[in-house]
Amino acid sequence: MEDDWLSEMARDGYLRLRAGDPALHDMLAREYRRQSGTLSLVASSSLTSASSLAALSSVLANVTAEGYPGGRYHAGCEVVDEIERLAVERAKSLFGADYANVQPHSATTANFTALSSLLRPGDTILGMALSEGGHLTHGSPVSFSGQYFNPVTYGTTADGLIDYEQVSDLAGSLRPKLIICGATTYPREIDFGRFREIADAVGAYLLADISHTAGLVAAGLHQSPINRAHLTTTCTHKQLFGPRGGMIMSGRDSGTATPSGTLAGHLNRAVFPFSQGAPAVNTIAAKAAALGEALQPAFAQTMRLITETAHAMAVRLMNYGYNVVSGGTGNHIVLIDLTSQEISGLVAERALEECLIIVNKNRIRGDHRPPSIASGIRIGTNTIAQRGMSASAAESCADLIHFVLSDLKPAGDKNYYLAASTREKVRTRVRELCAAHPIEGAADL
Ligand code: DSN
Repeated sequence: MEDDWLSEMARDGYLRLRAGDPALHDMLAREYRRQSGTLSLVASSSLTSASSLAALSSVLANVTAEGYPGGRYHAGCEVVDEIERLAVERAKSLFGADYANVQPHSATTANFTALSSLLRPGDTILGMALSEGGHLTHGSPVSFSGQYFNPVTYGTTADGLIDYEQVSDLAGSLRPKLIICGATTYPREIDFGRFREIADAVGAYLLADISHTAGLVAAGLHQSPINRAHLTTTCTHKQLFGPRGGMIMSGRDSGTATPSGTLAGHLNRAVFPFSQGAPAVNTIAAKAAALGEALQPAFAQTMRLITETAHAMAVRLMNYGYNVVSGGTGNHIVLIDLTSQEISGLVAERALEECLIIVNKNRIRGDHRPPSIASGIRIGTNTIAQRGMSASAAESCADLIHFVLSDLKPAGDKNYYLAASTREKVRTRVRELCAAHPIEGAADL
């Protein structure tokens, strides 16, 4: 059967790798064991679905297919045309969009495509500051977004919520051509409707980057930007459980006139040929696989579990006395300000990793420490929910985090002492939790 042949081909690849390149094979195996045996609480991480992984490593990687279905610059695209159309239809169906482009190699390239095609160099953009929870591509000085354009940034109020008054004031006084909403470290729901009112008042495009919350949006657990923003970008690997890649979507504004036709037509040309060449067809197939799974009821259940586990963890940590930014969470993120514990984010990250708990250091509002040290940690529950952990398991994770953080003795911002007995106790408990909630579908790794 053809299916068997496909499986055999994948298996043959692993066997060849093992025989012909044992060093690399060993690295893959070690990474699988690392992931299996640790609690990944990195908010931008998740488990790529096994179907997506299969599509990624398929013969589709052999195909060159510049252009779009029905209009390629290469022959031999009959099947990949079907695959790309399927991915587009599934994206539109999942998000209720009128337009979807599944070719962007990442959300960063999707944002690059949008900004560089809709704006002129030097135009003003308004986005959330990286230090307040925004993304590099939303106007950071180290990214194209802050160097080719004139970036103005907004932040949060003292209670950790987006300062919509500030957004409105900055928009009114500086008249940006484009406003970006969406964040990498924001634990609450974003009011895309309010952003659109602000954008409309100054005649700006509104771009919503939902890379972190795409799954919650798809499941109806977060307000959708599709018919509120002019265009929406997302990556496909964080909360859609697909391959590392990006997408651009639009709803009722897809027919809006731009200097080069409708917004949808403009965006298609902006992806190819303006900013990308041939798409990664295997990645598009992997997106189709993930989007297909996201349309199933089980996906919404996982999304509910993501929010329940995040909520449980936030409450537990607050009960231990931690300063959880915004007083909790409304999505998958729990952001902890460790200032009063006098532990830097870096020390917390390292000590937790030593105990097999993986988080990332994160700056908090007004942080005096650099990003490489930071004063907080960001926790996300995508992966533990995918592994089937319940709210009570999430409370156990919070207990372990507290056990480590309350036991360690910081020695400055970079060093610390942690008793070996503490480390061993936590490691044992983490291994038990991981064994009870194995990573499914990746056993061949
Ligand atoms: N944007 C970074 C993060 O949120 O961790 C990487 O995806």
